[in-house]
Amino acid sequence: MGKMCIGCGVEMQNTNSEELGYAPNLDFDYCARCFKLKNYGQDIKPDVEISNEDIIKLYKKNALKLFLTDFLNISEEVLDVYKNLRGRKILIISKADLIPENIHEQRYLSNIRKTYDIHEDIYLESSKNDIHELLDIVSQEEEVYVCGFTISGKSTLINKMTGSKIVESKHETTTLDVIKTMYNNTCIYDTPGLAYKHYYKGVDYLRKIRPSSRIMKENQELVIHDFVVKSNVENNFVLYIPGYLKLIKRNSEKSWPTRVNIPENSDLLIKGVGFINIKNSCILETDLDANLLEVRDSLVGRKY
Ligand SMILES: Nc1nc2c(ncn2[C@@H]2O[C@H](COP(=O)(O)OP(=O)(O)OP(=O)(O)O)[C@@H](O)[C@H]2O)c(=O)[nH]1
Ligand SMILES: [Mg+2]
Repeated sequence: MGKMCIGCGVEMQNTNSEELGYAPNLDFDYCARCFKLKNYGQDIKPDVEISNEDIIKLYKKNALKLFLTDFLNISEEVLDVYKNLRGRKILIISKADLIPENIHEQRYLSNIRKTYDIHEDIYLESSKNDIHELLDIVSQEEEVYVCGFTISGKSTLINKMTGSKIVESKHETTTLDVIKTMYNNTCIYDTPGLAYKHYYKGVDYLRKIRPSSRIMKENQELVIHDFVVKSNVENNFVLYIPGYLKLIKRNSEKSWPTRVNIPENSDLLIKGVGFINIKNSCILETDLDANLLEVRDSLVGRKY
């Protein structure tokens, strides 16, 4: 095998600028795509499709797996993959710096365990903060695989752990192959991110989430960014979404095509955007596709 790009893990080549791994000069550390992604934030979609099944096959069964998902992307789809992983594994809620201050950590973790039927410990980690606890765990292993869906922060966490220079980006599908790094005597492997089946694309979130409340009257709807949600009864919405998304409350007699049954004190997850804690039981209407939605017992607004 030839030289690997240290940014995405693909084999480098200098013969075809249209193909993956191209670099004008093989002395470079990064392929042209990674160079542009890293230096100019340019999002160049790689011309590869790796299925989630094939990505999961890359994780070595006997190695410890760190499975990352961030606060806004905890969902049944994500945690089903985690639960089906064989061998030793740790669930990490990544980008913990995004979690609002009002959230009671232990209650929150206990709610995740109950709602999604998780039996193991769950760790909260941020690549912006101290990660010595994680490094202590990793040190006791020969090999560790860092796994999870795309944009969950795998490469960023590995760079923090090992000082490697893997490309980090807010765009999906950045890492394209397994990348080996070392922390003392432990091999830590980065892996390509798994793809979501349904995901509202284009919303990014790099700052702490600040929940915002909206009291909704029966004949009012809330425009969030470019979609609408509406409760059929007077309600209280607490939104856990990136702060830059536009919010407009307005009167409306309209109805919207997707109708969801919301039990009292539930979270309505909008995949790729965040979630709304809805206080009163209602029928919620929206113009979003039902596949983008998940309703669960609230992770943040309930006692344990
Ligand atoms: N606030 C915050 N942002 C983070 C953290 N870790 C990663 N990010 C951001 O999340 C985005 C995705 O990070 P990556 O490390 O590239 O994600 P990945 O899981 O490797 O993505 P793929 O390679 O596509 O699977 C980047 O914009 C990072 O800056 C964190 O701890 N806190
Ligand atoms: Mg990556």
